[in-house]
Amino acid sequence: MRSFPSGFRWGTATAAYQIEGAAAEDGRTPSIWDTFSRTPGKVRNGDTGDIAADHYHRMSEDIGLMKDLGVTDYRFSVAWPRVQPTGRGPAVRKGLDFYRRMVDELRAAGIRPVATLYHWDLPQELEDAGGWPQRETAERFAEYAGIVAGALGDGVATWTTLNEPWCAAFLGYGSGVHAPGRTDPVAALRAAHHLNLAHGRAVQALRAVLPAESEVSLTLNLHAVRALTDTEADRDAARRIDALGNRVFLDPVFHGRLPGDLVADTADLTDWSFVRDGDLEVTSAPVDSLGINYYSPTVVAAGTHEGPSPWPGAESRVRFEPAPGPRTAMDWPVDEEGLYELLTRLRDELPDVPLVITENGAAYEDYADPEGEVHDPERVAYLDRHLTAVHRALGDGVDVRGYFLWSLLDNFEWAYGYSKRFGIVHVDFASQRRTPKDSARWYAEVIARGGLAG
Ligand code: PNW
Repeated sequence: MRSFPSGFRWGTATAAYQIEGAAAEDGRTPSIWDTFSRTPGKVRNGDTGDIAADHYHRMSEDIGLMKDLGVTDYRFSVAWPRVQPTGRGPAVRKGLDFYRRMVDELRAAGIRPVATLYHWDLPQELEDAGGWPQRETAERFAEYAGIVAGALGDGVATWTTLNEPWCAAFLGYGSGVHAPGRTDPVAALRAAHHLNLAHGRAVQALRAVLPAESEVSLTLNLHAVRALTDTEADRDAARRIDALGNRVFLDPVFHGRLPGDLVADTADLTDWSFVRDGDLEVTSAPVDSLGINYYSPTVVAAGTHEGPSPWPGAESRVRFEPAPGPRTAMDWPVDEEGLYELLTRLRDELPDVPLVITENGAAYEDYADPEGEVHDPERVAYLDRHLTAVHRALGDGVDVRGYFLWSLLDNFEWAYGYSKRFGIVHVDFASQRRTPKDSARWYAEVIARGGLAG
């Protein structure tokens, strides 16, 4: 038996656009993901989040599933266009009421609500006004954060400002594989800064209304970057990707500075004059913890890669190498060592910041047997390996406070639509029937014993 500390938080995670559906109900307006998914050719099979897992109508049933799992925490996101349809001005009562009911039902089930304010669903009107490359969007986000905190502040335990700003900035405005689908490297860099600014301004807005014991955080998808070889050229490629994937957020948020090497690497593209005096004091408003989403490592070498790229300025410098080993259905390598590397790096770099794994999990095909039981042995193996790495990191002095499994339900997997299943609960998208998989039973046992068997 490998025990985790008492008080360790065991959770599951979801995001609004990926599960809620009800895209035009109770005053909700389109977000950039509605627009993007309805644009032919952007999402596999033309899938949209119009219905998704119909969670908007099945929220109580889904909380029941989590009660059966025995989770201590649930990480969900609030859909901005449900609360503030134009991205400005007064809130829609019915939109806020949905989350109020959710928070109350979670509390009644003994589950701590962990709310993410932005999991990529920018109100379309704000994109039409310029989106994240536009500074004003950061102000709009702070206003929205204050509204939601005012309505839910007494019930939500942990607040996460942003989920994975790297994806929002660089996949949304750089490679264009995520909404809004723009392919402009300078817009992507501007978006990254304005997301940092939005985070900092939201932290200020949250602290102004929340009870003192509330936890305020942000979630980054940090890249476990490895150089293919120890040559200086390969190590320099890794440094570039570390700057563009990790330090572009870590430095402004935790150190109040821009990474100097990133500014130099991108000097041909921009002079960074969109960063104004005082901004880096705002971006570094203190947070209580850092959320990390981890799926697989990134291996790089000196070389080139084709654009449009999510790595502005690195196209002629860096090539991405497939990491060895088994793969998930996303074709992402299974490599828990990357998680261990990230955790120990953060222990050394941010010794005073508690860490929470806010996403980890894998997409695989499920196998239903004649009795209708759903088997997912590869997912169980993936989770066991990654929790083993977390356990090892805890033993090596890393301050990890919790683990949120991605995801509770099969859902809309962004550009892959419904073709990839990350859930520990199977969803039949025709009937909306939920069936817990073997991995759900396995996770319930881990939580009940407070650790891994053997
Ligand atoms: C994260 N990449 O997305 C998100 O937070 C989830 O909403 C998502 O479902 C999950 O991971 C699985 O994909 C990512 O291309 C999407 O590097 C793409 C990337 C990383 C994370």
